[in-house]
Amino acid sequence: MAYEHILVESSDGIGIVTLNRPKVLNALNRALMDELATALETFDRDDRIRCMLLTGGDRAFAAGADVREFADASSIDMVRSYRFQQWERIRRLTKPLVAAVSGYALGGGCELAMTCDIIIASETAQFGQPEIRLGLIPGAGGTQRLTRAIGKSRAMELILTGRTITAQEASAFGLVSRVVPKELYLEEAKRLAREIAAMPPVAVAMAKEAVQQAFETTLDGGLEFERKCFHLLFDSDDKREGIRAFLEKRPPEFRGR
Ligand code: CO8
Repeated sequence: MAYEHILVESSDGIGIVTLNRPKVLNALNRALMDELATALETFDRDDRIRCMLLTGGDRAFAAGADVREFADASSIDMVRSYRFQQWERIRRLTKPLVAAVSGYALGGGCELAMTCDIIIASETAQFGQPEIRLGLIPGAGGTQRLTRAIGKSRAMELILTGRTITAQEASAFGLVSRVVPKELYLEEAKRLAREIAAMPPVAVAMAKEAVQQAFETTLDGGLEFERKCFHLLFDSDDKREGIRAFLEKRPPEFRGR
């Protein structure tokens, strides 16, 4: 499928999407978000793809929603545009999605990175929710995901002032899992995606779902969910192969069954 605002490629079991509106720092307009959701869903359904990677450019992962689309929009226009359906589609993906972030990840860009499962940051990355300076607030999960990721006091400070944080701060706050030199961030994210892609796919999907439950439910409910997934995996070929290969001291061959 031909896309206008993103680049799509795949190799070694990884599906890679690159946001590609460099002139506007990858501002997330509706058309881009629609293409992004479609491309990721296509990878999600493709048995050859076992992990996905989302990146932008060196200067910007994404500088936020495209504010030009907001300039004259009314509340009703926004409700009628159903733009959050695209974000829901990304949230519902079953395969892991790694974000490789360099430069600006602001507003919707920060929210998009947080919608991914793991964030690898270049040392040049900057994260923030500057919507308050536009008379808005985060709209694609920033008040919820940032608060869960870095805690109430820090999230309040960032969301109420619009202050941007460096990759190092984001790492110290627990927002990103790793900060990497700028020449290496994409390679490191690909290495991680390949490592995940080599794991048994059914267990990977269940592990992702179970970790997500930690943000959705009580400890009791989450433990119950984890246990059900754990029990279910005992009927997978990959579990049989994984344990047999371990005992036979050979590398496993996972088939996703
Ligand atoms: N939307 C549209 N265009 C943008 C955006 C944006 N968010 N960010 C940058 N651009 C454009 C600029 O207008 C400029 O275009 P042009 O060359 O035609 O004037 C070009 O990108 C380069 O930008 P700058 O010249 O400003 O570059 P600087 O290096 O001077 O500054 C900054 C970089 C600091 C990133 C600056 O561009 C900036 O502050 N951008 C806006 C950041 C922002 O406020 N983001 C939040 C937007 S609101 C939001 O994300 C709400 C999310 C809600 C959920 C999503 C619902 C769909």
